[in-house]
Amino acid sequence: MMDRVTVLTGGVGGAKLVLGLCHALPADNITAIVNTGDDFTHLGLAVSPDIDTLLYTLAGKANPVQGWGRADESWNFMEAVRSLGGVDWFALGDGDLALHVLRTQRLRQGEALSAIVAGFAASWGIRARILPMSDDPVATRVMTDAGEIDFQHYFVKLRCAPKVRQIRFAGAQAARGAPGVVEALRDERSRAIVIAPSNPFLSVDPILAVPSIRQALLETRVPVVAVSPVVGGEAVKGPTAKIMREMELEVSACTVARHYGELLDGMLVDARDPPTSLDVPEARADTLMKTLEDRIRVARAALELADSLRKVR
Ligand code: FO1
Repeated sequence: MMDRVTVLTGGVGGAKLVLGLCHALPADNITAIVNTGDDFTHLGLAVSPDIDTLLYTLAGKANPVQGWGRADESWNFMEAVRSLGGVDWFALGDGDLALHVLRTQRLRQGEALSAIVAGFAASWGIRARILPMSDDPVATRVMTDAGEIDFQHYFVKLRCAPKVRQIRFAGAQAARGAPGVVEALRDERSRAIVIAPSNPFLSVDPILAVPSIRQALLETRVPVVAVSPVVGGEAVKGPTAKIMREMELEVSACTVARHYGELLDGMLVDARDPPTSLDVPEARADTLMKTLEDRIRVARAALELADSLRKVR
């Protein structure tokens, strides 16, 4: 077994864990498979928020307060857009704009998203592999009591207010894993596959909706462990708990483990949580990630859980 680890991630919480893994192990050993269901075209530009959040986080450029976008950002572009009556509910910082402009240009030239992202990561000296879940278009669509809306309208424009009935991933059925994705999941030399504490319904499910990815996870002999995104009956960040309540699900690690079902081998549960009776082996740790040390601690706890499962497999 080699110290290779593959992590499924989306959003801010997922990026924190990937950073922890990149410090717990040599970063070259980490492959991140990133949600692209949040992607959309805005002001004519191709925006890939979860890819960009991870690029910023691993390059040390992330805005520590907002979670998304860059640190030390300026907003001249948005001020000019507003002065011209342009759409301004989705804020594109001046530095952030470079990613969207260059990605749009290279996509138009026919380059695959995965190749573009690898180029950005190399430019910023990021040694972990960052793979979009697919180079094919997948769009998260949120069915609410106000009708069906696209992800960014739900998440940003409407601030997650509408009641969620169901979530679907347009294009997922026809989407193929990006180059290297299925191979990484099937690589039996790997130490672990980790599902980051991202929103299971909005950030992880789009990844699992890509048929070849779900199939690889069901068939892989590599231990698959998830870090619970729920701490003490609440979500650490974002609408996870709200969506669970709207879907009449108990807000607990148990619900998340059951949601991942048969592809899950174990779950890292927060030490604060009440006693649980998960269907899979669990380990306990302080899973709140405020500092870099926290991120490394949670990464190590997830790997130790995977190691313990390997022995019994
Ligand atoms: N989230 C917001 O709540 N407001 C924004 O104006 C906003 C702009 C934005 C620009 C680029 C980018 O990569 C992410 C951005 N996000 C913004 C976050 C985005 O909604 C992501 O989808 C979330 O991080 C969830 O993954």
